[in-house]
Amino acid sequence: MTSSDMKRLLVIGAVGQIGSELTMELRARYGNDNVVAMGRKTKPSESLLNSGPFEWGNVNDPESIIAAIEKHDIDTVYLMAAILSAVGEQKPQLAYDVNMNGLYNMLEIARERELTRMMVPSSIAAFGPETPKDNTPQETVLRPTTMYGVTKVAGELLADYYFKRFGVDVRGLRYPGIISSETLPGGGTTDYAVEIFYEAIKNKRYTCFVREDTVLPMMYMPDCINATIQLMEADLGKLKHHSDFNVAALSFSAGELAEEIRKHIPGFECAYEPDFRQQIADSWPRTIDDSAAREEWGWRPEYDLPGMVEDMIEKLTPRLT
Ligand code: VAH
Repeated sequence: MTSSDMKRLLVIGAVGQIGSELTMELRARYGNDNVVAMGRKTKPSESLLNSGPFEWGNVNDPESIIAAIEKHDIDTVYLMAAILSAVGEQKPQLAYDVNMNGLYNMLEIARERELTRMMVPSSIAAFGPETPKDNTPQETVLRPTTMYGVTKVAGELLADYYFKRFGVDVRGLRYPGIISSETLPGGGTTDYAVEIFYEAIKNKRYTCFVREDTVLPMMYMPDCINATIQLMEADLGKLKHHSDFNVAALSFSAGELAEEIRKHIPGFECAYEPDFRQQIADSWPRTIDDSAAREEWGWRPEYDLPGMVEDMIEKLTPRLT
């Protein structure tokens, strides 16, 4: 099947950090009425509601997904709903239920209804303390120490099983921390890299919950959206990997981010008071080898640290001052 077989799309988790901007971009590319947004309980934005179809539903209620698929004649699903790393450590059973049982429900629906394609996000959280921290390879040790990471490794394996055993065309990316200006992230360890902009613009000071020298792989939202859609539109025949592509764009320390922000907001003060999320961050890599994504579907990031910081500050300042 080619990308032209993706005609009627459903974004589950469309009110979340990635889902909200992904839905708007998919509507711009595929037509507003061809992209159905699905939320579980958070009130969607006016722009999301007014730009195309919206349904309530959730991955732990398969009937709600099936109803939306039948009502809108869906052939492609982006499964963006997840409990992230920090909330996942506070509520591990909820993280397992949403990330694993929800994924299983969605894979079974894709199998039974022979959907064209399905996107299932993975994360650098699939890596653990034994994983090489620099230029982390595509094939490497996956022994995460968070429930979120466990669900991401298991999710990659389950999705690849459904591809090999049942021919479900399911694809996924190991997202790094995503930085965005439109929707606040929900409960991740990399959330500091978004919060810091709001506090710097509003108060010229921020207390960061990881150490100044903590380096993590990150990506600006426009690159995240492009990578997601580019992978889904890639020629299946060229893919050697399916649900677990490493993708990289930026890696920087909390201190380097604060320093770059200070170039735009002189006098910005950043304090560092690590909390439980430091241990999660310390279990993840610093930089990622994404050569497989570059070779198999032409991945190329566009934003570097100065470009991302400038764009974030340009977008957020008018709203916060
Ligand atoms: C988190 N933003 O912090 C997510 C992401 C790589 C991190 O998966 O949990």
